[in-house]
Amino acid sequence: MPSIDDYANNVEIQWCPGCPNFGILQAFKKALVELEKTPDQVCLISGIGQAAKLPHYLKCNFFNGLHGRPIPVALGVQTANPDLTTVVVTGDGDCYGEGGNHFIHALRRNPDITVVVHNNEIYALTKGQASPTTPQGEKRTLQVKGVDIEPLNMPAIAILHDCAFVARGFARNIDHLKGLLVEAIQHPGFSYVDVIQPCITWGNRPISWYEDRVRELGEEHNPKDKDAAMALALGDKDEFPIGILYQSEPKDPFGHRYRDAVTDGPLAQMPSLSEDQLHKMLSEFKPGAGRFLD
Ligand SMILES: Cc1ncc(C[n+]2csc(CCOP(=O)(O)OP(=O)(O)O)c2C)c(N)n1
Repeated sequence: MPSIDDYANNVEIQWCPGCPNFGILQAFKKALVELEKTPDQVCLISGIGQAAKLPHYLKCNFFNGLHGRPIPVALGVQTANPDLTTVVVTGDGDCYGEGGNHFIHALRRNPDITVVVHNNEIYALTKGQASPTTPQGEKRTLQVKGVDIEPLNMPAIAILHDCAFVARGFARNIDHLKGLLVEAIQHPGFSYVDVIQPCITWGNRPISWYEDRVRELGEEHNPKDKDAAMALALGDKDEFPIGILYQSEPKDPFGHRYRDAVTDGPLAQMPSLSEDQLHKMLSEFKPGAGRFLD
């Protein structure tokens, strides 16, 4: 049985003391332990930003890549090794701004991955510029007269496109968030959790402002009811219902279709090359070997 200690490492945490990101980190550890995953069975993928640092602070497989690009990497990892629990950890800038295109097309492909967005409504690492989720009118480091456009509503877009699993959590409600992560990781296909994560350094509103407006969804909400889910996602911008917003009917995850069509199975399950085969293959790439010069 894995324990929380199995996920601990000695990396010095660079987040501000008191940052709600600590709550998300704790929820991650608790969820992975509850799922009885050992660190070698998990792969976290991130881009750049404060959120993207989370995989540094958890002892498991991880890949920390380019800003906005964690989803295509996760798609590759999951396709090559479907036995891994593949989770993207990303910020609202990384995922909805720079990586927005990848998110939208992953919705269509339905890879069996989980995407967890630390939504602090700003670019925190680079000191508080507006992100796609900054409320209209809010003054920011670059938008000194206020943001003049409506924020992007990614949960609504995800529901519209029948995302397999859409949830919203609150970084200060650790056990509730842990429950959402457990459900999201277990759910087949593309699971998406938007986590409200107020920034205590660059945010314009105190954490208590969010605490007053967060409300846990109860049994009255049926996540299979698409209209009800959409109504929640489009509802009052200053109210935050948290819980599972939407679950689609089961559908085929991406890797299965791709693999069945073009390969004999996942890369990770194919027999390894012998040393001779490897040398032969590498020799073809030597300058003058001819293969690419003909
Ligand atoms: C292609 C590219 N554009 C811009 C940057 C600069 N940059 C680094 S982190 C970041 C913002 C990260 O914001 P977000 O993803 O919301 O994460 P947070 O720091 O708020 O957790 C930006 C703009 C970069 N590293 N690469």
